[in-house]
Amino acid sequence: MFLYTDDVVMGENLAIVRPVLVIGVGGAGSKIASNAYSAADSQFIAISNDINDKVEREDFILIDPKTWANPSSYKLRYYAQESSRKIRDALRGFDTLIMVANLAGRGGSAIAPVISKLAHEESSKKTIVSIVIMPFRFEKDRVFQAAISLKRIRDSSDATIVLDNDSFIESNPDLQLDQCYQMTNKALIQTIDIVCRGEYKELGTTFLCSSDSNGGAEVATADSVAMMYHNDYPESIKSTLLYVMGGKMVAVGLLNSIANNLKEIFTDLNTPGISILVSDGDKMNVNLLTSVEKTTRFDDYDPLAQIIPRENTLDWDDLDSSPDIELEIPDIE
Ligand SMILES: Nc1nc2c(ncn2[C@@H]2O[C@H](COP(=O)(O)OP(=O)(O)OP(=O)(O)O)[C@@H](O)[C@H]2O)c(=O)[nH]1
Ligand SMILES: [Mg+2]
Repeated sequence: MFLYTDDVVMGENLAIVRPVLVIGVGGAGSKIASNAYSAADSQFIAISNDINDKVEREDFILIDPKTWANPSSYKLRYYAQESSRKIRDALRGFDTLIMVANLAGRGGSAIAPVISKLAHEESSKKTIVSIVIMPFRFEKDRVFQAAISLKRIRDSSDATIVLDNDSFIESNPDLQLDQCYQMTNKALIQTIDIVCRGEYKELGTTFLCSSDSNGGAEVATADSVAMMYHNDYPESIKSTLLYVMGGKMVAVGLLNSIANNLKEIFTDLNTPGISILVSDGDKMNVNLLTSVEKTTRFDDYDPLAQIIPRENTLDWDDLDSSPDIELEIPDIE
């Protein structure tokens, strides 16, 4: 149910057409997707380089790194490309694909761009929604790979929803790691659900902020807005959807004043669209989805991209990977 929606939002909407396949990539992606898909009335598959990510049932593609115990992201991507036929077969017959991956993981950052590219190449009629988790700032070795993967995924997806682990910790510094995962995973599962139900309509890139503050809907909304500001891209916001879970327990007058407050905050920024979506649920939490127009701070993670424009980047169309090439070196002695 929509409580409030601005009619100013115009333009093309994201098309969600059934049947829908929810794809979990890597460890965290598989876990989140497997928890979301049944409620979302869709099918599920997990794709990972780790057999332990298989979730009880048969729908699993193993990207086997053969004899490698510690394959690099590039090596894993090569093996993912080797499995292209299997992946294409699994995607066939679905009109909408919702892919969930943690780009902080080696598996996620290596495999997810291969899947979105294969899906995009197969048919321009397929709708591809990618939902990705970005690394904590302290995961320094993962930040670069994650940023490059995000860029590639955005190129081949109709909509990309980004949850930044870092902005969660930044706005909740006392949060323990498992509490952070619990919160973010809940927000992601709820987001997959609203995408599947066709209630999420934005094309392009969106940021997901969330809060389950005990202070009620108003404080939780304020927390989410603060988290959004941590991402430092308020000027480029196109539209905003506030999803209030368990919102039927919240007074209508309060929801109304939240809508007005949001409108006031974002009117200053010349933002055209604000919507509030309310749903049933035992516990209250809010998810704030803000669609952004311009590049994001993740582009700063790849400093060369600031200097060299996309059109001058050699071989951008081919994903970087590290193939196994066996050279026969003759014995010249
Ligand atoms: N938000 C969230 N982040 C998680 C969760 N589990 C792990 N992470 C983060 O994701 C990273 C690892 O992601 P995984 O999905 O396990 O990695 P992978 O894709 O399986 O790749 P490997 O690195 O090869 O295991 C860690 O650095 C954590 O930052 C989770 O449940 N929720
Ligand atoms: Mg893993």
